Amino acid sequence: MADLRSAFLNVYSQLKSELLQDPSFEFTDESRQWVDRMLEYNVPGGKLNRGLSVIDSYRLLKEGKELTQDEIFLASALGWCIEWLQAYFLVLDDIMDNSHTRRGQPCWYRVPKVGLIAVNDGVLLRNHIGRILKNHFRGKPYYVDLLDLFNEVEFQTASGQMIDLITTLEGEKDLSKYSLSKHRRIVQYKTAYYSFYLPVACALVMAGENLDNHIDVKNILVDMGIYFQVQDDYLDCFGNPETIGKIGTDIEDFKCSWLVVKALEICNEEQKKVLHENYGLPDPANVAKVKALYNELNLKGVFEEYESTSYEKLVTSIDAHPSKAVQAVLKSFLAKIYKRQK
Ligand code: GPP
Ligand code: MG
Ligand code: MG
Ligand code: MG
Repeated sequence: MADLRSAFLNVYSQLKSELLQDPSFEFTDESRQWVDRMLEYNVPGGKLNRGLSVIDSYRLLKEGKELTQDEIFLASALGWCIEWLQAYFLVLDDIMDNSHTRRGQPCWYRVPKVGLIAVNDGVLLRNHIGRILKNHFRGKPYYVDLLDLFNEVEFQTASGQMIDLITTLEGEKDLSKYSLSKHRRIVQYKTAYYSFYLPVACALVMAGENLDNHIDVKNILVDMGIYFQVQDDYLDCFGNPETIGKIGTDIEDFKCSWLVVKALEICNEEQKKVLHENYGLPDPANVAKVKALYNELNLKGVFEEYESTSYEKLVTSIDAHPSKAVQAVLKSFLAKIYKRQK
């Protein structure tokens, strides 16, 4: 496992140096150093689950056939494209969510002298994906399919992010518009496609498969992604910031989080009043009242119940899939996130 990770990180170094030598741009030392530092800060420091999953999935789809060096490199490069996509989303998401820390360090836009240059860095990160694909996949028969896949998934994510953001608009702070179906819609788009469907879809495309024939796989991965974002919402409030590497802001930001939706579902009138009066305010005293209410409502227990039910449901749908190889891909994914603490 440590080997896989370090081989994967070697591919990162190669991709980075190619980008720093991009013949379409005349780098100065200063600009090259900026990009180098920006990439080091934002791209390789996460759990790398999404990226590594492309290689895992591809291997499982090949059903035990030894992968060639070339196949390992290409699957890794696609994995890194997803990590680049993730870096791009996170750099911008942290600005939009007014977040403080990410992966155990200040958010990129909070680094001195970075500020809103981070917006352009996000755009650059996004453009690097196209450069990597062009450098390594242009001659492949599935090149257009890859481009189309990344475009579609980015569109879905930005659309989900839009709903996430416009529900919190100042002046329209109205908890009564929050429901489980609204939550589902937000997280399906903002998280599930890029985090779960995309890695497997990349592996399928590389294995020569037509994605139109894998709608059932997509549906299961979307459900898994929804479960993953419910965990993210839970950890935002109940996780240990040291472990998750970020400090939660969902309560302050008036987010349509799974926790607030559940709280609204089970609270009495008096408790609802507490929520209405304290949710979405920046003062730590208001946040503390919301957290106290979550504890009173035993949302930890409600979440644990949700976690095991979702797990059972996912296993059942995976077991119903006709292909053992696909089942193995999906199960390895699920095992990585079940009861995660970070
Ligand atoms: C996660 O939401 C969603 C994203 C990172 C997608 C962002 C999409 C863009 C187009 C910028 P989150 O805010 O709950 O994540 P976190 O808790 O990690 O901040
Ligand atoms: Mg965020
Ligand atoms: Mg967000
Ligand atoms: Mg979150």
